[in-house]
Amino acid sequence: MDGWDQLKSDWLARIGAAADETALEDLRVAALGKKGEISLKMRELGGMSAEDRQVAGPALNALKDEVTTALAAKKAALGDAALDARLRAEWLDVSLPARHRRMGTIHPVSQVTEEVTAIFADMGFAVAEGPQVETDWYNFDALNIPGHHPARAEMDTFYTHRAPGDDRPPHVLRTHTSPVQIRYMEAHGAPTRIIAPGRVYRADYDQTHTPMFHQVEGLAIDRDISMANLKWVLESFFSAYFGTNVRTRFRASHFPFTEPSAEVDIQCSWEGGTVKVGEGNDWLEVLGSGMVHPKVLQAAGVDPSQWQGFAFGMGIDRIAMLKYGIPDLRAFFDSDLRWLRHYGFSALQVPAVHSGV
Ligand code: 2U9
Repeated sequence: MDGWDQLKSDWLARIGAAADETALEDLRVAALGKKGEISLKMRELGGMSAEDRQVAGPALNALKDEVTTALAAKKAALGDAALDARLRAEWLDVSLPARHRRMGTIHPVSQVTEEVTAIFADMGFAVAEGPQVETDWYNFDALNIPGHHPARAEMDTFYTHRAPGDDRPPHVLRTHTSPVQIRYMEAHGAPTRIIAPGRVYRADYDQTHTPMFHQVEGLAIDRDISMANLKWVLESFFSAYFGTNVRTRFRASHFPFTEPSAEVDIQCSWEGGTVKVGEGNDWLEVLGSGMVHPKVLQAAGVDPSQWQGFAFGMGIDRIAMLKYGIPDLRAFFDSDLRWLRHYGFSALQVPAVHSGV
């Protein structure tokens, strides 16, 4: 092996043995850098005799080419090996099951409000909403409950505070959703068909009463609406809501805002201490209703000589307890996670008419 071959095999061996890209770069500089061995030899060519240069020149050029090629090949090989190592180390099993996350539930009041809304929407009722803090005019006077009327006291009203010296009547937390219907008639006139679901407030607390609860009221005003329409709407509603044919019983009653008025019972049975709706010979009171009092229409700007209609009101919490067998009203508003997980609904259980969910 002559000197050139020796030099070549030395460099190729060192390049072949380079462990990583840094070592390889060091070798490149040591061979071909400004002060690299091969570069220095190139520079020596100038001082050689013409004969020697004729031998050394091509040999050096060939050496330089081969070292350059070997460096490039080794660089590519090291790069491939590094990528392989990364691919082996950084892998991800995309088929692993996701980490379990507990989901919240839909509160029975929200679920039942949606169910009720879907059923009445199917009968052509729109949803109306209004403020929860009301003037006493909308909450009482417009509904034919004047200042001296005993119903004002019976409703255990929450009053807001007025500044000392401000003699205007205080606002109230609405005791029913009826003001929503007054506002709706004022804004849209007749005919109208709406339900008004929402929170209402009465200062009362025991096993069957909470200071905040939920009502849904309905109102249908047209030229010749009658109690017969009311009865059909309510029976259709209860049958769709409970998923079975439900008979209703109307008992004469009295409310300031309706005349005539009726309390409505639904057919049920009591067996083994549990109530079943739509069967048996017992009755359960669930609703108040009647034909809207002419004075109430008048207060809302609707001419009672041209228009008439029915109204009704029921407790959403109460019909939720009945349908889903929830025993204690107070637990509705305790925010107890165990209760919510037990009685709550999946967000995917979207209520539909006649779904019976
Ligand atoms: C307007 C005119 C009349 C709504 C009515 C009742 C009878 C009624 C109770 C049922 C159970 C309230 O939640 S509860 O305690 N409601 O008895 N509600 S008639 O009458 C109206 C509403 C609006 C403009």
